[in-house]
Amino acid sequence: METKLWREKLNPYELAVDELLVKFNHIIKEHRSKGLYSPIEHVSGRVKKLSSIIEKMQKKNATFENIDQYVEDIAGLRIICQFVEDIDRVVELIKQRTDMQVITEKDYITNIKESGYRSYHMIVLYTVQTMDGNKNIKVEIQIRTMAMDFWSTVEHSLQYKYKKNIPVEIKERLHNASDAIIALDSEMSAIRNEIMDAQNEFQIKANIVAEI
Ligand code: 0O2
Repeated sequence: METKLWREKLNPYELAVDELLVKFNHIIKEHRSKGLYSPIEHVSGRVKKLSSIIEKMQKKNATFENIDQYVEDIAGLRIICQFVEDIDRVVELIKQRTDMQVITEKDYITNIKESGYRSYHMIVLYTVQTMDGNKNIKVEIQIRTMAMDFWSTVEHSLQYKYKKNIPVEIKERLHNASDAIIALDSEMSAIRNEIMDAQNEFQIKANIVAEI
């Protein structure tokens, strides 16, 4: 398949990721400028690497033409929260938006994956306007806490290192680490209000200094 065709195919996905990053970053900014706690700590996004797209396309027996149907994470956003409770707030916030439509949800926080992976996944449809008209783009949004993200990043690197065959003893340690993350998230939740108050105060002071 010609690189030019792939580039054309992936352009609207890039636009979707860029636009959504602006929008979610604006949500953070709006909260902070009002001196309010933001349920989103930070957000990142990417268009999947072409080699990974092709790999997944082959795994799912998809074709260049119907790839959008089978590979749902070509465009991906990752929303990181400080506390588990913030994840529900972000999910609600996404559901209430009129510029994206939720098509599927996977709750790997209640239903932890066999690997120990925890995260909340949503596939949303988002419309971008291109020279060839409007295009509905599927975007995978992964929502998780900073602690879950730490675990996931480390486990992902190990999967890469061991080509998805992580040795049993390391798998066991990852399970222990996953349990420790659950305990950490739960301890942090218990002191959430204290932390939120401290951060609001800090933000208000920072806003005053910025205004002077
Ligand atoms: P990458 O390299 O992160 O993009 P799918 O294959 O996506 O159509 P599936 O397997 O049902 O269908 O999707 P799922 O389980 O929702 O997983 C999608 C993505 O979640 C993965 O994308 C990972 O990013 C992440 N994920 C799922 N399970 C794990 C896990 O055990 N460990 C880690 N670290 N991440 C996980 P990719 O394309 O597999 O990988």
